[in-house]
Amino acid sequence: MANQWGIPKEIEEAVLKRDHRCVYCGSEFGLERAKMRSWEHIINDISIATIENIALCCIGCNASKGGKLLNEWLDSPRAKLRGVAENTLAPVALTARDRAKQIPDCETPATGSSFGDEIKSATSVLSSQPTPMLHLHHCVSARSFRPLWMLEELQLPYQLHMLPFPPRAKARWFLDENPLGTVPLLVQGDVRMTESAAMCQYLAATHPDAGLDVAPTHPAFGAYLNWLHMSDATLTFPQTLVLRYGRFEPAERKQPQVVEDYSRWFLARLRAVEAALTHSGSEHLCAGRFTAADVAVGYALLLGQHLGLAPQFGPATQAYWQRLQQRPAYQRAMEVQMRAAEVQGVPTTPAPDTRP
Ligand SMILES: N[C@@H](CCC(=O)N[C@@H](CS)C(=O)NCC(=O)O)C(=O)O
Repeated sequence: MANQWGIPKEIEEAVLKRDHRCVYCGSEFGLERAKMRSWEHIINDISIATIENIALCCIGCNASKGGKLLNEWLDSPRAKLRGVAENTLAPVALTARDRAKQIPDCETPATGSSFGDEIKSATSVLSSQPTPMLHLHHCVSARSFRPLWMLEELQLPYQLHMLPFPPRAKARWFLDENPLGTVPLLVQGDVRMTESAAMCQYLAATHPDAGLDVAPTHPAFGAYLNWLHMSDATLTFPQTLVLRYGRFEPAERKQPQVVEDYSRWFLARLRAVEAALTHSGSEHLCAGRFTAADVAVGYALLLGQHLGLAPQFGPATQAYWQRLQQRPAYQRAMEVQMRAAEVQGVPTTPAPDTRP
């Protein structure tokens, strides 16, 4: 059983016993906000939930260190301003500093040291290079809503490029950007992605401190990946046939039998969600907390609602869907896409409600 930061119970208990003062500045915890105790990943990687990497520090030090590497922060004026120095570090922080020092170049970890490997993987994610801006190409309430919702959950800066639906026909220039003609397209520097569920995983994994990711070391990692993949391959796939042959095709090509069969197919596959929620008694699909998998599967429920299938969701799924819609980030994503569509002169009709 892990806490909300993915820290296993036994590690949490051991750290609570070990750290009675801030592991960085050495001050006693207090009631004043800056002095309150907070959970800290010494290497800012939520997937490293080891006794060497989890510690308690005061909120003041936590905020000052932010996303910085430990050594980078310790050498910075911000740490000095707080009076943090080698002689104020608790042994766990000193060990982490010493180990990082043994690795002059982040690309060459100490051989045979699993901690060194962890440092390497964490530092390669948290390079000190400026992070390129995220650009999301999106149609109102299309699958690109998945990464949009994630961006709002993570409260990241991004630029939203609205497109009329379908872009393949109504914004042909977009084919130069994405030869598939589909949304989403997510661009960040050299990274270009066209799969919505993979984007959810990418954004969660590159911002591990937000707790929307599930680490490979976590017992729920397999379930997490399964939900992410299922969200599109198993749940959205039959929905697209319902959309195409019930809505998007001209009258002479509509196929009511396909609509009926694949609506039933979708509802049958959705039983996996109903069963998981019912049996686990959890409010979320996996890991006992809200993750990127809930965003990915949540979009299939939004699409199901557009298809008029929500009344046929099972009771646990209905309640889950209500909860997801209450999330401030979900609501912000809804508002943002409408406002952006208006400002950028793109129809506000949700893509699934488009007619020929
Ligand atoms: N598997 C992809 C599918 C992307 C996709 O087909 N997007 C639809 C919108 S939901 C699209 O752009 N359709 C326009 C078209 O096919 O021309 C994903 O999950 O992102």
